[in-house]
Amino acid sequence: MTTRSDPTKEARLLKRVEGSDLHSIAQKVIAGERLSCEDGLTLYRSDDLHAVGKLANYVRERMNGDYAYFNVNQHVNYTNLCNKFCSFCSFDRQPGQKGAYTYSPEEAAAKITEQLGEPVTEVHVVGGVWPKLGYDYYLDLLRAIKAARPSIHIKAFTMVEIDQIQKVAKKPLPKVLKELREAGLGSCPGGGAEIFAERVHAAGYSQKMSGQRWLDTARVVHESGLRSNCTMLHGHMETIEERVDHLDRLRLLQDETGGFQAYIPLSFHPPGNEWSHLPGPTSLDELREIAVARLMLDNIQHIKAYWILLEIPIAQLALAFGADDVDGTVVEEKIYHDAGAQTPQRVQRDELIDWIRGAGRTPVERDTLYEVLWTGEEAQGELASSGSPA
Ligand code: V47
Repeated sequence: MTTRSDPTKEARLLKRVEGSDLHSIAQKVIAGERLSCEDGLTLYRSDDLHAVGKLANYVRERMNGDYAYFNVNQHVNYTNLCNKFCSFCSFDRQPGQKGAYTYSPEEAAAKITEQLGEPVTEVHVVGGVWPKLGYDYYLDLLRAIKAARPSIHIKAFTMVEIDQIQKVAKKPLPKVLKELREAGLGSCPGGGAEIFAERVHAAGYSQKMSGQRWLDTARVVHESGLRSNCTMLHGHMETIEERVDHLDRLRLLQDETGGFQAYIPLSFHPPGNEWSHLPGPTSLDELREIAVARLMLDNIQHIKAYWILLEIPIAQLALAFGADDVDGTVVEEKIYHDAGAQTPQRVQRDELIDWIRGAGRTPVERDTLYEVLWTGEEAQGELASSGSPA
C-alpha cells in the first residue's frame, strides 16, 4: 500500500537532517529514488541513529501505512543432524551426540495435531542438512503435515535444504519443486543466506552452498511460482561493506523475480557455537539493521522484526524503525533457544496484538502470502479481510 505524500512531514524530515550527510539520502528517499551502495554505507556509519530510523519510518509508512502484520504459526525443526558445520550454529548435532534427533513424518505430523485447537494458519519447517534423509522423506514429511491439518500453509525448506533435496532426488530442480508443491509445499523461508560475501563464507560456513548458489536457487524457486523470504545473519565478523553488498544482491534478484515477500535481519546469538567469543549485535545495531534494510530494499514489501531474536521491546521499537511485521506465535523454537535466546518459545495471538497496539501500530493478522485474515477495529474497512479466523 502507499499513502499520500505529506509536505509537512517531508519538510520536517529534511530539516531534521539539514547539514548532515543524511540530507542527500533524505532527498532521494522523499523522491522515491533508489539508494546507492555508498548511501548504504553512509546509513551504517551515521552517528544519528534516530534520523536513520526516521527516514526508514517514513518509507515504512509510505509502503505499509500504520499496519503491523503478524500470523498464527508454529515451527517444526524436523532434524538437528547436519553436515555443514557452520561456525555460528548452536543447533546442529552429529549422530550419537546428546540431543541429536530426527522426527519421522508421523512425529512431525503429531506436532501439528497437538495444535489443532489453536487457529494456526502456517507451519514453518526447517532442519539440518542430512544426506541419509532420502527424497521420499521430504515428500512424506509434507504429505503427513498436510494430512494432519489440510488447511495449513507449509512454509518449508531454506535454499540450502532445497539444494540438498535436489541432490538426493537426482532430478532437475524445477521438477523437484513441482513435486514438492504437489506434496504440500506452499512457500519457502528465508534462512541459510547468512552473509553472501565469499570471505565470510570461507571463514565460517565453507561447507554450505555459496551465496551465489543461494541466489541462483532462489531464482529458480521464484520462477517455479513459489514465493520465499530472505535474510541476512549480522553481528559477527562481517564488515558493513559486506552487509551492503548482501542487501544489494538481494534487491537485484528481487528486481528480476519479485519473489521475495519479506526480509528478516537475523541477529547473531553467540552462546553455544564456535563464534561464541564474538559479542553479537547490540539492540541499537539491531534497530539500525532494520532501518537500513527498509531504506535499501525498496522493492521488498515487508521487513520483519522477528521477536524471538530481538526480544519483545526491541521488536516493538523496530515497528518505528522500518519494520512492519513481527512474525508469529511460533510455539516451539529450537535454533535460537539452543543459542541462548531468553525469549519465550511461544506467545498467544492476543499477546501479539497487545504488543503491536502497545507500540502504537494497527495489528493485522495475515496468512503466509500476506492475505489479510483479520484487522483490529482501528483498520476496519481499510484493508480487505477474508474473515476472522479467531
Ligand atoms: O539459516 C542459525 C540463522 C536461520 C544462529 O523466513 C542464527 O519467515 C543467529 O531463517 N544466531 C534460520 N542466527 C531462521 C530463519 C527464519 C527465522 C524466522 C522467520 C523466517 C522466515 C526465517 O537462523 C539460519 C541462520 O541464518 N541462525 N544460528 C545463531 N546462533
